[in-house]
Amino acid sequence: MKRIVTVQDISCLGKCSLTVALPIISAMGTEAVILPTAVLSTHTMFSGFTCKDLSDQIDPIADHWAKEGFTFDAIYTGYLASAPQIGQMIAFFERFGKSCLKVVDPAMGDNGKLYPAFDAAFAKEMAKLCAKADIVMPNLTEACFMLDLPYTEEPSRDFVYEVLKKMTELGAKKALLTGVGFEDDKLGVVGYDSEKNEYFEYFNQKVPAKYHGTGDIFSSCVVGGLMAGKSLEQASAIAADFTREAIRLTLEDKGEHYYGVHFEQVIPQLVGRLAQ
Ligand code: PXL
Repeated sequence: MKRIVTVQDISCLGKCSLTVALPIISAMGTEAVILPTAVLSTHTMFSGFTCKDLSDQIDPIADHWAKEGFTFDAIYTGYLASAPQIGQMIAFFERFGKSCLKVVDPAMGDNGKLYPAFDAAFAKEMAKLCAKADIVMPNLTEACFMLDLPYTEEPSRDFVYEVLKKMTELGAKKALLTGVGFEDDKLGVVGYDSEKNEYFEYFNQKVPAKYHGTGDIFSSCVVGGLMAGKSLEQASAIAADFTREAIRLTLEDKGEHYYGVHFEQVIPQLVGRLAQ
């Protein structure tokens, strides 16, 4: 069985980060080891959230794992709680990532803004972690902050291609830009493989709603798909369909905006699709 380690926070309530990565990756047939970056009462879109930064646990946990000789098929990082954790992750990559896939979702913003805990300097640091990854999966907001490019709600295909190319010029071999579309009623993902110099894209009919945690659901599903032997292009399509279906189901349930999406109900479908 494949084993990955995912490095993100635990938001106790408000489905995102580890509370979605763990069930999704497990359901997709891969062991998901976790390295929590922080424990929060909720994700940071609720006001008054508590946050216990776990930076001081990261190195002792890694030391123990190294002593035991544990290895991983992939390292997948998501929401990091503070800038020093970025340096800790670069060291973690050097220690455990020499011969495994390194995937970075630089979870730090959306809709043209960074999340409350972050600033432009954090985004610049995050670009250094992206440089060490094999695959990076930012949304347009995150990519623009890392690359110092102006964010736009309606990017052209040329701009998306430029952003993807620049993301790989930081150092990653492949980049996926999530949550983009070139037509009003379509939403999906555009990818770039710098070794082949090839772009690919996958779009769905847009569901007219935005929910929290959908980026984490998408990324977890991509990682699960890759570990199940799918190509990045196939895994992106599976993840896009899964995320869209979870959003669609949530839309039927009014007033659920901040609580995350009903991804649980789509897991049987996801497992069936993987077997195809
Ligand atoms: O879904 C990204 C995410 C993860 N973790 C925490 C967050 C957010 C987005 O706001 O607040 C704590």
